[in-house]
Amino acid sequence: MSNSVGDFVLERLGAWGVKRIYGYPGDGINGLIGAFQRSDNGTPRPEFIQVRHEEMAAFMACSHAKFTGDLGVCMATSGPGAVHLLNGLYDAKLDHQPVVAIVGQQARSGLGGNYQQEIDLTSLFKDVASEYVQMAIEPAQIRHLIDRACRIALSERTVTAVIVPNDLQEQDAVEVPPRVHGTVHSGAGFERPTIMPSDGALDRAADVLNAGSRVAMLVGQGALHASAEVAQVAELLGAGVAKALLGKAVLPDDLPYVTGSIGLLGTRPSYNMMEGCDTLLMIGSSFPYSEFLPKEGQARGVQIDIDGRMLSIRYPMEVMLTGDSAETLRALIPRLQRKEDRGWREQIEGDIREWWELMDERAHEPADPINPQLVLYELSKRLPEGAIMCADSGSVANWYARDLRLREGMMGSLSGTLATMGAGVPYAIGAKFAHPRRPVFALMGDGAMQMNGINELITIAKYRERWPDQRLVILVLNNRDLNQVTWEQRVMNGDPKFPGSQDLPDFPYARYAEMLGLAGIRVDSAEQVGPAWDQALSSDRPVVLEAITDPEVPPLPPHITVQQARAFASAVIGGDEHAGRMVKESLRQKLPEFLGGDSK
Ligand SMILES: Cc1ncc(C[n+]2csc(CCOP(=O)(O)OP(=O)(O)O)c2C)c(N)n1
Ligand SMILES: [Mg+2]
Repeated sequence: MSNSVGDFVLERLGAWGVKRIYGYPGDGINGLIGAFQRSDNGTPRPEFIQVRHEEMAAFMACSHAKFTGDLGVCMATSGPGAVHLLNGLYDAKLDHQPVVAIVGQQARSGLGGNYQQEIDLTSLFKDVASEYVQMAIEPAQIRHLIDRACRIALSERTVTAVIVPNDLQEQDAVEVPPRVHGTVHSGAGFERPTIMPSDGALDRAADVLNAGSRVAMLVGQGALHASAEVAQVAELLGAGVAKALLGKAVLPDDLPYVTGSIGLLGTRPSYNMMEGCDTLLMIGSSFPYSEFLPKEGQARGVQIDIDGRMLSIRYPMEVMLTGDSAETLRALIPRLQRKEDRGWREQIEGDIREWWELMDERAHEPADPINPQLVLYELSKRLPEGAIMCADSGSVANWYARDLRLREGMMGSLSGTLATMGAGVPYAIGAKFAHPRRPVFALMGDGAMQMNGINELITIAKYRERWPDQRLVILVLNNRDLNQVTWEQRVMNGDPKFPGSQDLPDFPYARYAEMLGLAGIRVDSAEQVGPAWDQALSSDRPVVLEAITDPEVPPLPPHITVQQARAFASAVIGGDEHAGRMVKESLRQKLPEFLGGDSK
């Protein structure tokens, strides 16, 4: 039997090395779904992984890209399936991940006829797949549409989409287009180039870095493969290194000169370093909040980014190096002079030591019933080798950023730029498929679990038996609140908590996990936390660890401005129902800062 277009789409994706497609069926893609189980000619085809919701398929494709560096692929039917993909695709686009969406469409003969489930998909995907979105109307196009969608996604690190009408999927494939005017003859495969700045630019960058006496480094996900080079440069320059959230795994948190995260979810040492530096070296990051970078004019700036578009948009840089971070740093290293005065570095290291003591104290402050920082603190002590961490977007992102100490060889990610809720569990599933022998963690809020995480536990139950290492732990901070936003409303807007929008109904996360055949552990006191992690890490199956945590422990920014303190006061005066405890916990957690205490 000859191949159909549906067969050929899968074979071509197979030729691109795609092993897995995350998706959900529908009549817009029946001709593709049917092809997954036909492979008579021995050409490898990707496997179909069934999720609960197309948005999750896109998150998993993004997670695959983030944790492997390869292409992620998701698939959805026309109309509603295509619409569902969008948020996950935007997550990938904004975090610069190569993801291809294969989407169905109604039959060509019905298009333009207000047909059932007919949506103008090319327009719908025009923004999210702005680099490449095409609808196939003819079998001879398929080869180059797949080739180009894959190559552009990889080359531009972005999202692309191919729309295939359902009747076309059933047609005979045209694997080699006729050699006539108007056909396109493409090939599969992509080699990543080595992108390097010019020698002149490197010299100028070195001059700036050598002239400075207080260098601050900021690294992001673009430096994830340049850990050794970043460490060497930090050593030469006597610099401290702050990490944007997506770059948390660039350097381990136990190095004495790593100031940790930066920004609203950041640390005091990062804040102090940026306030005090005279030179900023930014590598592979588009960290958005300029108020956490030096004041304009305070520091001379050098930036390295693989994508010239991302240069000098957060701080006016003096030298802009377009290049791969590892290669560029390697070329820079011989040009750098070791700074003999280590005073700045020692100051940073002192700050960091005090910060970790403060983190320890904060984690052990009593709370009602559990202090969420303690949960992350106890996990940090037990993190297994090679752990992969996936954090969601609630208050847990603060604790992930500040309290969790990643060690060498670990990975971690979250929805960095879109900062969407609900990425944590599907990211963890994508990570587990990509690295089935590594322990994987999803760090979740209860709101995000209710939004989609509990549904995706069903996917874990469905596929778990194929994973040789069963360590997959879903941590749920059950605070019955949309806590991150509750605190933003208090501190940024000065509004008291509005229970109508912020309170969450309770849900038995651990019990639900047990119903699915997973393990469930629920803890509601501080003494149970450590033993619960031990139990979770030795479980013979994936675990939901539900911790009942205190919503009045504030995930506040590292530095409280006068304006924020005023807003906070106004929330208290405005009659926040938790005013008493809120103030008590805030003062406990942030007392050093309120006192102007630079000591801690
Ligand atoms: C899809 C989406 N909707 C809304 C938001 C705004 N938002 C950010 S964090 C948050 C609260 C998250 O609550 P939960 O998951 O319970 O975590 P918590 O902050 O309580 O720990 C909300 C509503 C978002 N980022 N993404
Ligand atoms: Mg919550």
